[in-house]
Amino acid sequence: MIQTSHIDTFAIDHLPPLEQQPEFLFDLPELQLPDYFNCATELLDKHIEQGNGARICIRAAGLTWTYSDLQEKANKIANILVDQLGLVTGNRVLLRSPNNPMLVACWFAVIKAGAIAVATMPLLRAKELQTIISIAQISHALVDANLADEINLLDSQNSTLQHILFFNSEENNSLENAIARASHQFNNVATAATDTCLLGFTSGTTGVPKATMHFHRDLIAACKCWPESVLKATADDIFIGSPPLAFTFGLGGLVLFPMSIGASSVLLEKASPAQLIEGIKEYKASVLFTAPTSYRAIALQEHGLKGSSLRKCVSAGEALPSSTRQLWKEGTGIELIDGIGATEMLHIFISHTEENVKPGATGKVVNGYQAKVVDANGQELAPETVGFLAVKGPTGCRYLADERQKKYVQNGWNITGDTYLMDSDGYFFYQARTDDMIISAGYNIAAPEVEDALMQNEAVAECAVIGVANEERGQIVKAFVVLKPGFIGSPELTQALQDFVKNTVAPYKYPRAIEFIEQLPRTATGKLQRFKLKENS
Ligand code: 3UK
Repeated sequence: MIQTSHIDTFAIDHLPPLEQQPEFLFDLPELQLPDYFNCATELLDKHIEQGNGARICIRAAGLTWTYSDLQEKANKIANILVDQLGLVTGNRVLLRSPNNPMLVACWFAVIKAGAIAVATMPLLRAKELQTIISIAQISHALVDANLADEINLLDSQNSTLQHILFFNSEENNSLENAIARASHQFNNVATAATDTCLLGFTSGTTGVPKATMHFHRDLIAACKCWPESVLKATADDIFIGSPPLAFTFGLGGLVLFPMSIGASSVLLEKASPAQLIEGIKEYKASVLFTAPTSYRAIALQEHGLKGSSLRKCVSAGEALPSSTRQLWKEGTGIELIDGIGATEMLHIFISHTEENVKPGATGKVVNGYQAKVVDANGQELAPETVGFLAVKGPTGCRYLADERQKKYVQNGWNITGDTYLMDSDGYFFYQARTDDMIISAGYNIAAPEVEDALMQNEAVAECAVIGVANEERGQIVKAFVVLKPGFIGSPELTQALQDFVKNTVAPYKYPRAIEFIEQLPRTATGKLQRFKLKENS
């Protein structure tokens, strides 16, 4: 029996019952991990012990931190949390900041101290923060002073949140001030591999958010699977990207994966397509993590990145349209690595490699994971049949005290909520979110397929397709189209786009309704909010 290090047993007490948890796979030799370790030791302190403390770890506007610099900061903050703010192992600590070095130092401080990091999206409002604080019973918060407003609106009377420290601030009571007086020595808590160290809130577009629980073991396992078998970055790579560290896509791509191999990471507080281009050039970044829309927007800007420092580009979060893959390749010469991941699974479990690309597919199952397409009863379907995606591996879904666990995990498999098809070569083809399948006059139509067809038209910058209720057909396909500069919406253009789709995919899939709009609604993680379009249709 492994003994927990947690004095505060909140996480253990709220794990889903064993019979509702997925099956976990640890067959790979690299997944033979010890029973006790702290993932901060593996990701950070190990490099200093191995004599690499002087190597660069983080770059940001006007600042460069080596691995030793980060360790020193993280140790000091860990001492402050424990000695001055009474933190005990297992407590939950809210982290609220744009992507910057102090956020990473705070994150490591929490992990080193054996507590549980709960990073939040910078755009969240007080009401949403309150929900997270109450679901996770948060006791401490470390907050970038530039994002203080919404924190100051919280009702402190009826809250578990007792201690708030602000950083990136020159106030007397700031974290920086405490850092100036704190010891740089800290012994990482000897946590159990199965102690929770991270709560990842799902970027779910509707309903009460769900907290996914991840162990020290999960973070290291994620570093051993997709990064080693697919990404294959080296210690000399410079990572950059847009996803917030509160999103596990960002945490993996910008902290866990670079640091697990002693590479460095560029943190941008704001990462619009234009800012990403600038950042890539300024820091000579070589590995890029961002979402399909961002790749498309960058590729559509004239000043491409051909001949730049970039060598590997990772797309996730949404389906990658084949047209975007092609645009990116034409603009940069680089074949995108598309991978599907999920907050529940921590990171990517089906992915392309650069060498093995089938446009339109998401790729093959990642080393360490198993994947299959099943019917509504969980029965595996034959190749080339559309059904529900089911996966398992060393990471998997554990919702904190949430009934929806039974929906995501069935018979030991994680059911991601996506419909997929696997071909006879083992490539997985994304169809749609299960709720985004349009059924029109008896035909199943996957919204992303119609979007992909539309995006191949020269007039279309971006688009989104939904099903709207229709008496005669049940649903009809409706497209919302953002036009490229120089094009103007008109009945003639509508007709031309409809004809274009009919000539690109099976004609019954064409959008019977088209609406031209200025901008598509998206989440902070760059996901299209189809439900918002549905509400207004
Ligand atoms: C969709 C994709 C098609 C899919 C994530 C990489 O997106 C991440 O996590 P979320 O919890 O959403 C999960 C859902 O997003 N999706 C993600 N990637 C793809 N669909 N192709 C893709 N390449 O519906 C999935 O179920 O926000 C992605 C790493 C970590 C992550 N958390």
